[in-house]
Amino acid sequence: MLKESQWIWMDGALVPWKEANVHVLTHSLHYAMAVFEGIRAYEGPHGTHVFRLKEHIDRLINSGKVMHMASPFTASDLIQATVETVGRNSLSSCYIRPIMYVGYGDMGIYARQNPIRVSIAAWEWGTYLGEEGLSRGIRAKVSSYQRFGVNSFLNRAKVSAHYVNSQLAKWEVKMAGYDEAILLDHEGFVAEGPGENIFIVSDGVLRTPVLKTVLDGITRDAIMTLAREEGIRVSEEILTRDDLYLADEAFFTGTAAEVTPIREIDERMIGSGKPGPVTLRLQKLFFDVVRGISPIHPEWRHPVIPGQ
Ligand code: PPE
Repeated sequence: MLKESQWIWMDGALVPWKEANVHVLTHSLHYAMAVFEGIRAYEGPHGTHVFRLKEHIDRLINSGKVMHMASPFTASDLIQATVETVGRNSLSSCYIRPIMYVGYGDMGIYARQNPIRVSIAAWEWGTYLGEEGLSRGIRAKVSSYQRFGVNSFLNRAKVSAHYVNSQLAKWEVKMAGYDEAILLDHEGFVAEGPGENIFIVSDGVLRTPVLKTVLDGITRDAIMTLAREEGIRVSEEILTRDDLYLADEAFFTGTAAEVTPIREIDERMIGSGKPGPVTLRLQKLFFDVVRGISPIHPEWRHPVIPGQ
């Protein structure tokens, strides 16, 4: 069960957690046309900061735009609302879930007059793939479900409907005893995890699939930026399944998953079967940056004062 906090921001005001409800005929509940974000705030020596808040809110509004959902709130309204939600709940480290959805009104798939509603919740959420997963790496399996192609969905957007595909893949591999799935695209090339981008390291180069069917992850971008600044060569490529098997290192990135090493894929040990040196270096740097232990990229940290 998730750990409840006190307040949820709904359509412009904070309401008590237990009263943040919607009608069962809420349009998005039936047709999965909703766009959302996953954001984290971290506590560090200089207080609590939300990681790349503006980029997440901009992606939410852009996801809405391509889905014919005009945000009733501006980016700056939503940035302020996020800060208020974290602050008023007195949260220091937490996960933040904004969602924009089609509200109650008409039914049927062409309900153009229904209100567009927005809410923002925040709660304490630990590691996505386990503490041990973060430190020792996880076991991944390529799913038999494909990542949908660009003429089926709009892959740049973070849409609730996309996560039906993610859940099918995740359930399949979890029930087979693995920790996480890897989805290939309709051509058989590597796409991403059900809720993460994927990276490999081979010949000292950090490689990740091109932005075709994968989400333009904000953690993906942060890791590529940090790696380049560290002097590591970064390459966005078309990757095959055997590129994964032959990699020296592999890891997932995502807001929820953070930087999670992958130690095994489809029963092939990756490198030595332990998180590799590039992965560990980037993982440490990532955590130092999000917590403000490292002073670099202050523009990625939006301050919050818990209690306010
Ligand atoms: N790909 C997918 C499909 C995805 O869902 C995420 C985030 C990413 C890549 C990484 O994106 P970013 O967070 O901007 O680095 N997945 C969110 C939801 C996970 C969930 O189970 O819910 C998240 O990490 O918050």
